[in-house]
Amino acid sequence: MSEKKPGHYDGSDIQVLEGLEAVRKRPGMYIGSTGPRGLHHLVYEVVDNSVDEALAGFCTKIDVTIHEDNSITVADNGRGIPVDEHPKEKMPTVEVVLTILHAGGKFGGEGYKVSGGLHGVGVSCVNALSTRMEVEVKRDGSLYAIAFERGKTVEKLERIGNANGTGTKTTFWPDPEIFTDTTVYDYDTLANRFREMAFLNKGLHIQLTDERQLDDDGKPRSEAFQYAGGIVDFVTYLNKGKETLNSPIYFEAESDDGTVEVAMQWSSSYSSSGVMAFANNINTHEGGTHLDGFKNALTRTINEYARAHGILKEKDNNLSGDDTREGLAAVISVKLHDPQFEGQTKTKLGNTEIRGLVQGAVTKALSEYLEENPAPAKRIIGKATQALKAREAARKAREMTRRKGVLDSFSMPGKLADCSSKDPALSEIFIVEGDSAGGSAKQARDRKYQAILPLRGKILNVERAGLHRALSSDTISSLITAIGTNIGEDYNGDAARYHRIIIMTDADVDGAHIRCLLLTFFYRYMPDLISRGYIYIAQPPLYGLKKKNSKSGKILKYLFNDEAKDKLMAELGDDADKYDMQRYKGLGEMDPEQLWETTMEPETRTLLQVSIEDAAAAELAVSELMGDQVEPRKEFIQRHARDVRFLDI
Ligand code: 0RA
Repeated sequence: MSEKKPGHYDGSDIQVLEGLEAVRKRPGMYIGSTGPRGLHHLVYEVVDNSVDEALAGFCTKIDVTIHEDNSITVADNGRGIPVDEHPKEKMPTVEVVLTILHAGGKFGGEGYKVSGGLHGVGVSCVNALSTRMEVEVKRDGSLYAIAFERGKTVEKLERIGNANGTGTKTTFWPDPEIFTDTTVYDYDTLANRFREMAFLNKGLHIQLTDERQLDDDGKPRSEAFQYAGGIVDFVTYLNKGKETLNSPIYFEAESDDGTVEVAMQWSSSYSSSGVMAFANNINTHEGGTHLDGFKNALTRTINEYARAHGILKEKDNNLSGDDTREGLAAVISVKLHDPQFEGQTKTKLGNTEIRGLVQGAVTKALSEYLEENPAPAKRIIGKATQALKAREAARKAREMTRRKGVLDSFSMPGKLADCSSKDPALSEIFIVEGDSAGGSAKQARDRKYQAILPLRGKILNVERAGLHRALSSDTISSLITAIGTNIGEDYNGDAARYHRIIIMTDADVDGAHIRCLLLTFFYRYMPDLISRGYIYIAQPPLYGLKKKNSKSGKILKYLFNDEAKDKLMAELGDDADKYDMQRYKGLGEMDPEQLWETTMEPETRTLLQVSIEDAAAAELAVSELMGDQVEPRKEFIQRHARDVRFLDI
């Protein structure tokens, strides 16, 4: 920005003004979306600044509070944003930070900013997208306050009192003009992110408080995230409820290019999606150079060890990368000066220099570990060789079924009522629980674009069964055939026959269970379909309101959750006696017409799009629910009967 002369308007003023206007005009460009994801991003952006202050060694605790009106306060005990006059902008530095685009990044001095947020846009964007923002700074014994509305200063910085200690407190109200879908914060989404942050930054203390959720004594729900063990605690968390094969392996390395930290632990589970990679605290869902380096080193080191110790004989095939990663929970966290984020969702690390650093560190540390710890080494290699055998058996089974024509796209399963359109982008398939609901759905559907696949009874638990048995199950193979992508090495996402795959189950515990089993299946064998945003959950109504003794039985209003029902009952007050509230336990209780208008009709229905935003939480949920240990399962179903994690529609 050019030097500014007091009292004169020049180009830089206009640029500054345009800055925050531009954020309001095209919010998606700055925060990715104006749906729930973008809404939550505002909080991360503010918290990231406090985390930077913590990483610089000046802040030990960050408090995040969700208020009743869905405003958010983030308070830290750092040095406090400077309040003195900014030499170039001739206004308090705190005002510069909050009103000038990208100004945030210029502070913080030497070293590199390691959090920065996914888009790294700075708090001024949050300010621009909030109806109001209030900032308080404690510094030098004084308490200062400043306030903004939609990015414009409305209360100049003022000293409002004395203060003990130092720190920054920011409160903002997300603008409903921008976040038109919703301005309601989801506790679990924030909790998962802060848990991840606390794992990745050993010792960092983040306290999350939700004033919307009060207990019987009127105390708000509150949770602390702090892990003395850092990413070692992270893998322990990922493996919760599983039978583990080794104690977590941990190592770190550093070069001019950056630092790398790795923690890894195998379990007896069949999952192969427990490897999480982060760059500057950002979850790189799409992988990248750090993950490539890790995988290369892991595959090579394990094969070398297995050959050197005669576990793999000369005639044996090498263990594949997937074999070595089966049952592995690992966290790779790199920190680098200038991260290049690529890919569709900008979550793929592109820096080539980091590949070698990670590969070298993993090769050295892992081979040392295996040599020095022969007992766990034996279990780890045993697990991988078992995976190799299962993979070869599964391939044979697949070839057999292929020969039988089951996985052949010309022979669709008999139960499938396909749609007539052959354009996947326009086509959708409803996976429906039970033959009777399947029958209603077949009558109700728009047969041009909507296909129905009824599933009889429970589907196989793929988490426990493994690939081989999963493939020999009828339900699973009809699902794979209908979707058309195949699985495993033969998976091809572009062959999907429908771009909306909609799970439609009853609104009871069994329905929730079936939905979880299906999600587990997609998560394990077609995770790419989740990333593509093809997997959805239908929202059938929970209640129907009709007039008492009504002859026609006409439903006056459908209600999709308990809150809506309670609200309506409260509104009806004394009149409630004149109505009957019917609770739908199953899809089968609705006639085809009702099913169509409430749940299937594209114009009026609500679909929840399934996303693996928080792979750690998904992994945990799936194994808590489906894993070896039976007890957590019942409890989980009860807790989560209606809330699997969903994101932007
Ligand atoms: C730059 C310099 C200094 C503090 C901060 C930034 C700072 C920013 C934020 C944002 C949220 N919490 C924060 N805490 C601190 C201080 C420089 C000094 O005191 O010398």
